Amino acid sequence: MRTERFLSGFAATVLATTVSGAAMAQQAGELLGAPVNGKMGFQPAATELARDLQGLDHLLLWITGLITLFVCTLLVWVMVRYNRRANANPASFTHNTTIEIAWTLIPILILVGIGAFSLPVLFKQQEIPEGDMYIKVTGYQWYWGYEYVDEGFAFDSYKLERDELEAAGYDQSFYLLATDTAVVVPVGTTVVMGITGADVIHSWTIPAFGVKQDAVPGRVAELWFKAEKTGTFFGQCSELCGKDHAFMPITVKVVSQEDYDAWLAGAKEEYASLDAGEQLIQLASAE
Ligand SMILES: [Cu+2]
Repeated sequence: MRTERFLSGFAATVLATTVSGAAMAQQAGELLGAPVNGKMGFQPAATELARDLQGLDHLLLWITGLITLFVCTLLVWVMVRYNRRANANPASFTHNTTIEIAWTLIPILILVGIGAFSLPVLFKQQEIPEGDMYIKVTGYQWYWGYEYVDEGFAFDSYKLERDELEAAGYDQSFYLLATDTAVVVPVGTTVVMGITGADVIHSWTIPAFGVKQDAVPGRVAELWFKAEKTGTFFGQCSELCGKDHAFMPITVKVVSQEDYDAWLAGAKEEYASLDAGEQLIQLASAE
């Protein structure tokens, strides 16, 4: 299976250099969804899902920050005001009903409030819409396979070696992010992905899209995204899957509809070798 895929990939590469440069033409676009040295926080959101996630994260950061500040202030106040020197005769009461009701009710209200913001974000991710296109993603030890189900072709995606990066339009910082082939999707299109694993559990993610899904052998789990801007986005396998877990990155190129159509035409030719057997049969039956 793997050899077959490798051979078809090899044939595709040879074909690609001769038949079509369409796939290479999609190389451009801003390299948006990638980690930046010395930066903190999220990559800029490229989907509504990612924007929602990041908004929720910021909201939670404010809530937990304010609670931490409140608790620290109380601690300091008690240490200063009620230490043995400042308060020689401590009060001896053991109950205060008002305070007990308050410290039960207020946390409940805070948690309900957090839930009111967090559940809609979760449901939006998990309720898979009717997609404009469907891509099946399979995690292998240690690379990703993509099948454009509606178009009837598939290809594998391997990381680019250091000495292959420049030729593909990346600098060295994209080592372990850039791949030889990429998932190409049109901008503003609802893409549904079926994610599965062929051997062990992997996990497919593009942080800038706010999506991550375990690829579990024997199951197909779905995720969806609708990229709002063109560019190239990166992710990495996010479930420890063996010795080369760190070496199976993910590249997604979001392009205009025209660029996508051009890529699609090229890709159908490029990956046609997958159907070579089928074509031979058709040829034979036509004669
Ligand atoms: Cu992995």
